[in-house]
Formats: sequence, structure tokens, C-alpha cells
Amino acid sequence: MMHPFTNKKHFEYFDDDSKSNIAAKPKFDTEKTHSLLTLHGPNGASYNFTSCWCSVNRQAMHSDASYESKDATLPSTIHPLLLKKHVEFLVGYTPANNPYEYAVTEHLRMNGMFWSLTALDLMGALDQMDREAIVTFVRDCQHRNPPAPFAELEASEALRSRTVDASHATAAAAASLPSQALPNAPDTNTGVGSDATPSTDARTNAAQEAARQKYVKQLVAASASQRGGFGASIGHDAHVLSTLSAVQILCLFDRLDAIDEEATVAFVASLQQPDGSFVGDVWGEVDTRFSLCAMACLSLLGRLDAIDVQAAVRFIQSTANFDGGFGRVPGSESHASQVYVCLGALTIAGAVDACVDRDQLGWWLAERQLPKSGGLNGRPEKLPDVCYSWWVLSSMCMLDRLQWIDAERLAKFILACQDDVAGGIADRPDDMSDPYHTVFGLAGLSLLARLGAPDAKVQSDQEGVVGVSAGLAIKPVNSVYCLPQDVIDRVMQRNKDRRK
Ligand code: GRG
Repeated sequence: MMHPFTNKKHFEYFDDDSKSNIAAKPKFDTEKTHSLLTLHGPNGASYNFTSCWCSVNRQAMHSDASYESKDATLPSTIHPLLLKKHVEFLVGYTPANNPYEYAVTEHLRMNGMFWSLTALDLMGALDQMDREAIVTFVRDCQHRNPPAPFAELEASEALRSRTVDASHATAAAAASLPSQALPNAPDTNTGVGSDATPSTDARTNAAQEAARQKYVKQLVAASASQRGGFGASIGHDAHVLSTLSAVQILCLFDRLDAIDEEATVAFVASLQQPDGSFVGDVWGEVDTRFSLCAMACLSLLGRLDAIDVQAAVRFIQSTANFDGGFGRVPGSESHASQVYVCLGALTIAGAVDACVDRDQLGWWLAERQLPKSGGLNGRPEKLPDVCYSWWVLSSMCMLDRLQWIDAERLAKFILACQDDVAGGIADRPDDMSDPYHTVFGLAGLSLLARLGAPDAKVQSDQEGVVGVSAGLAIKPVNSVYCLPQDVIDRVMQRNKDRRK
């Protein structure tokens, strides 16, 4: 039977401290809870109700054995931190060893390199990689050349021989097609390559010619606006995410001099919209992720002055929700990873206190810890995942509320996700490890070490370390940029010296 939601009963529950066994949490603020219940967010009352209900259930889970939450089960044996194995795993993550993964992740190459290289640096093993080869690859991913003039493309035989489906002959449709779509534009005779079955009537030569010209113009515009940005791999369209990863990699290797920095700054600044938001690339999607990418990139290059920071802050503020969290765009659901990007951007702008209730958001983030496994999820009622050890903990650091997490239990969860045979860290115990979860698991452990582990005995081979002490075997990580703190110190000093 479903019980109606009765505030009184739940408030009695919260008021009784003996029923809560959540370690190191703040005493529950009944008044705040009440205001949460009665606040009207952009998504309406029922949404508020659901979200608060999750909070209530979270408390109830601790004493009600009949309540089965979505959670992971930890194995009976949890290994200590397997640093050597993780280094071997990442150094050996080559196209030869992983041909399938390598082929299908080309669009993520720059990000993947950032994850692996950062993880290696956090473990003190960056020197095992070929620095010059990597810097050359990154440099080759930058769109450096001015675009070909329209007349040249217009006359190009390859483009002239292409016909374009007349059903796509609108500016809006042309604008929504990525540039790579052009060579594969649907064959007007067979319809191959097109989802639609175009009517023969609609395919007049004039319409096709107009559409083709629009494609070419679009290509020229796209090409022009990509200058200075980085693609995920050589020949890929520029995007603010791969641009940030490229800059982060160059910071790791202290080689920002290898690229055209001014062009990068101009590319990133060109992505800001009049409302302060950022698009990721020429195709126009807006997301608070892109705000962080742009602001982190420009601050690493010492050029935040190239954008309207106040407008960027106002846009991020507009994505705040009634529960204290942030979403992708105004009105979208709070998610821990979006909280990270928004807090990161606000931290860079020095605007956290002006925009955030540290206790309310800190509480929502602490709520992400699951009762059985100790792992963190990204939003209510979802499974734990090692990557949230980064998105949630880094956010709690930025709020100065890291101490609200049960560090020992989270460290145990991260260690339980290690692959003791192949090396690397997975999302959950017994899943397959990968560089993404490896870096965010290690970075999470590094943040946990900030809470201190008084009895820590870091062994000389840096293995055999368990619990929160494991984080002491890893370099301190910066909670905004996800780079080792020594790298950030060096980069910020470089920016200071250049301003002199
Ligand atoms: C500087 C570290 C760094 C990153 C750059 C792009 C970016 C900034 C951050 C990405 C933040 C983000 C949105 C991460 C996605 C995290 C994630 C696992 C999302 C999956 O969502 P669902 O719905 O998973 O598949 P849940 O866990 O909610 O079920």
C-alpha cells in the first residue's frame, strides 16, 4: 500500500537524531526542509515533492531494512591501491592492445588522452609517455589555417559533383547538418544516405543547386569559426571540450607555447552568446558544461578578460534549481556533474558566495552517498558510479563541505572498483575498467586525502595502502581544473609573470 506523504511524520523522523546513522552530516535543518517542500521551482510542485521524497527516503533507508535502494554490492575482498597496475593499464592502453575501443572512440581521443595523462601524472608516472609525440598530435588537432575562400570551394569539382536532397533545401536544415555530412549527402536518384524518401517533384535542379550552395556557404562559415579551436582528433571539427582537453594536456607537459594561443582565445570567446551562455561549437548546442570548458580554458591561458564573465555567471545562475543544484540549461534537472561544471565556473569567476547556498547544495551533494556501498550517485534513485567520486567530491571541496562525506566508506567503494588483474578502475565493482573511471577514481581518492588520515603509513612502493590513506599515495589534485595542483601552480605563475 502506498502511504500518503505526511510531513509531520517525516519531520518527527528528522528530529530524532538517534534514527540517523549518517556519519559527520550536519544536523538536519527542519526549517530548511520545510522551505524545500513549499518552494516552487520552475518544474512545478510535484517535481519538488518527488525530490524531497528522495531525501526523506534516504534517511529512512538507514533504519528500515525492508527498503531496497538501488545500490551496488561490494566484494568480500577489497584490494589496497594498486598503483603499479593502474600505471601499466594506462601505459598499455594502445591501439594495438585495444583496437576496437581505439577505433570507436576517435571522437573522444583528446578527452581520453587528458584522462589517461592526468591519471598518470597523479601517480607520478607521466614520464613514461612520449611527450613530444603527444604535443605534436595535440598541435596538429588545432584548426590553424584561414578557411578556403568561398569561390574556391564553390568551384571545387568534388563539391560540384555532389547533389543535395531538395527536401533539405532550407537554411535551417542545412545549418543543422555537420560539415562531415556533405561528402555523404544523399544521392538524389537512390535516396541512399537519406532518412526521408524525397519526392521526385520536390527535386528540381534549381532547389538542389540552391541547397548545395547553402551547404558550401555553411562549410565556409563553419571553417572560419573553427579557427583556433581543437578537434578531438586530426581533421575533426573544433569543439570547446576538446579545446579544453588540449590546453589541459599542454599544461601537464608545460608546452602551451606549442600552439597559437591567441587563436585559441578568439575561438573560445566566439562561442559566448548574448545571454552569457556558451555553445560548444559552430552547431549551436548550449550547455553549462561548455561554460566551464570555456572559462577553465581561458583562465589556464590567463585570458578570462576575453569574455563577459558577469554575463557567464548570470547564465549559470539561471540554471539553478529549487534543490540547490544546477542543470544543463534553465529548467533542466539537477545532476552532480552539472553541479561540478557550474561550481567550477563560478569558482573561476569568484562568484560562489553570490550565487550559491553552500549548506543547501552541500547537503544535496552529501545525499549522493549510498547507504550500502558507500559509493556516490549523480542524482536521486540512481546507481553509484566511481566517476561521481570526482563530480561530487570536487563540488563539495569548492563549497568547503568535503567533511560531510563518509570518507572511509567512499574510499572503500573506489578501491573495490579496481581491476586487480588488468589494472584500472571501473564504474562499479566487477565491471570493466577504463581510463575515464581510472582518472576520476584516483582524483576522488586524492581529494579524500585532504580530510587527513592520521594513521596513514604510505609504503615505499606506494602499494598496500587502504582506505582514505590511499589518497596520500596520489598527488594532490586541483578541484576546479582536475589537474595536479603542482601543474596549476606552475600555470598560474606563468600567467602572473606574463602580466608583469
Ligand atoms: C575539467 C574534468 C573536466 C571536465 C570538463 C565536459 C565537462 C567539463 C564535464 C562533463 C560533466 C558531465 C556532464 C559528465 C557526465 C557524467 C555522467 C556519467 C553522466 C551520465 O548521466 P546518466 O544519466 O547517468 O547516464 P546517471 O548516473 O545519472 O544514471
